[in-house]
Amino acid sequence: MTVNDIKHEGLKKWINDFAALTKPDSVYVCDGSKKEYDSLIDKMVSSGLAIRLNPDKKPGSVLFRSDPSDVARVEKRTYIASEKQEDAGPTNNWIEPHELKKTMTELYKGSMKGRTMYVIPFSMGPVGSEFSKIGVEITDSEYVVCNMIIMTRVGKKVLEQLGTDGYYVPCYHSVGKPLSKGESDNGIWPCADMEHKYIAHFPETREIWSYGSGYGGNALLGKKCLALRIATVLARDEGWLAEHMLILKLTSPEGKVRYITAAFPSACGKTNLAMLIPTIKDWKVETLSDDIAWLRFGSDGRLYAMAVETGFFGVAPGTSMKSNPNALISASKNTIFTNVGLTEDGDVWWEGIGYDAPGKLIDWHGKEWIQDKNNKDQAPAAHPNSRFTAPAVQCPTLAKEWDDPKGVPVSAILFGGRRPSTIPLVHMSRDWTHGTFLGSIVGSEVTAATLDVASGIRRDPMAMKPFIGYNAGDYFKHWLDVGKSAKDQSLLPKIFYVNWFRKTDDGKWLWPGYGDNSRVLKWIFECCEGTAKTVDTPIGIMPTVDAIDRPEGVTEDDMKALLSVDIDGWLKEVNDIRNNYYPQFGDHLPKELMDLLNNLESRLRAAK
Ligand code: GTP
Ligand code: SPV
Ligand code: MN
Repeated sequence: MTVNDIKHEGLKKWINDFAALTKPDSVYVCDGSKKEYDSLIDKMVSSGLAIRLNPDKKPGSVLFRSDPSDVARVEKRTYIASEKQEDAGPTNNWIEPHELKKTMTELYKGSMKGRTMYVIPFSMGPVGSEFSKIGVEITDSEYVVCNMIIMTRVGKKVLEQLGTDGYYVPCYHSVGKPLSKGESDNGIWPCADMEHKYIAHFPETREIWSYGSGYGGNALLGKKCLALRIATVLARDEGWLAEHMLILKLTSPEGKVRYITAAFPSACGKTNLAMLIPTIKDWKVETLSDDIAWLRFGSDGRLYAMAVETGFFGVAPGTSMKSNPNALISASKNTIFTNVGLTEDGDVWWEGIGYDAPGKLIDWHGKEWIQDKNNKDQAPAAHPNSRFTAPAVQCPTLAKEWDDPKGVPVSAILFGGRRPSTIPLVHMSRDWTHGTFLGSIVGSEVTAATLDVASGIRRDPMAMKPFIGYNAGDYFKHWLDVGKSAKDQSLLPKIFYVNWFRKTDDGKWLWPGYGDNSRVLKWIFECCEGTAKTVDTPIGIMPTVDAIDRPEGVTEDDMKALLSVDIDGWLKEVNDIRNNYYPQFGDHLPKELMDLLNNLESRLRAAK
């Protein structure tokens, strides 16, 4: 389609103005069709940007390699440019919006020369649902268009929904133009250069401007930029929640259904939990979303979660037929692989795929790579944050209600992260306010999903630290307000804190995780039914040691370690929260959370 096919004058002008600035060779409006997707893939294969995989092994699939420095989100170059810095809060980078727009406008000038400008009308959530949000992304990257077609609803139906004057979130994206770097004649591409990337959000005007990265959350602007950072601002103003959460459907052997959402930081197990195959008999897990959920109250007073994406942008390494067969099957065809290894017969390979590399590979740098199992320090063939982009409809466990525009009523919300010690396998909050407190203090070991954050444990409240589009203290208050606004407190989901990542002193996993996490889901289900075996502790409500069926290889002592309260460890935790974490929020920290911290400390001291 061309710009002239668009009936929305405001949108047309917005596109034409940006084309005048960025000077592309041509402008193309995406219709979201299979034909369009195939022709863009063909274009990238011919230009050498993509490699077609063996159609017998991975039909309809391609491999991409990004610039070696452009392999994950870059939090240091991600900005919440609100008018006042205080409104961005202590967890976000901030630049005054007019200044940032001036800088970025200079960068966008002529940045699409020699390339096509694509216009992607997309909907987060089913087209036409009163809860969905429409965005229009302009990009000069075919990779972005193809990924957006898998991950969101793109094209004609979205334009029809917009009509002649409908509202959309405007999103600019350009991989950029080469920068003159003094001694460098040819210049350096911004994708290969940290200093000239900007992932910018303007919360007051609800705009997204991205420049200089072609990767995932930096470039597929429907995902983290719109569905989380801008959506958190909309959600605050409209009384709902936009969260970094999977949504799953749990069915008991008796056929009773409970919907559960879970927020874990990037690369901490959402895709795996959403697609889990239970190791306990006759329990069933089905998938609705593996990354993002929008939650709001239904007219019956229950909190409903809606899946907003149509695909999975999943972590490849560690995904095997043993750990997550449903993810592998989802990505067995019509999939875009990014930064994984390539086998001689045109298939993909990554660390933890479940079998040795079949001969010589080409690694994610495009270099020959031969597996050396004696060398523990061998650089991996696949980047640790390499990914597959797969259509949700290919997931064998996709729940039939995954695209229900009303969403599904939530019984339990889980928070969690990677914590080798202190945090038990599972505990339940006493109520919504206490659950908000638990969400606010979640910490996790840093993973490869972000490029520029020092390793170690960092607080990642509600798994949203990099994704809250305003002051995080106000976001905590919004969580508390959502709880208070419930028509009936007894209908609110129960909130849990889980940790699949406890380690033994010699660095082994104490809990086998993956399918065995179903044992924890069963206890959570029983808590919702009021039939669980529980014990009240200083940190919250926990399972008795015999309440959770033990997986093979887990001893009773292991179970005690997983389910006891480490008083000294928690006192250290309290100390860190009080002295290093909560103070940054200043007056924005809700008093209820400080009261709960004080209460936790006195209960821990009393139990010592
Ligand atoms: P994003 O897409 O970045 O938001 O990540 P995610 O939260 O969906 O994480 P994902 O499920 O892709 O898991 C990331 C890594 O954690 C993979 O290497 C998994 O193998 C590993 N992992 C997931 N679940 C478990 C578990 O229960 N135990 C252990 N030990 N590892 C797990
Ligand atoms: C994450 O980092 O949480 C992801 C991948 O899901 S990205 O799309 O890059 O944000
Ligand atoms: Mn994520």
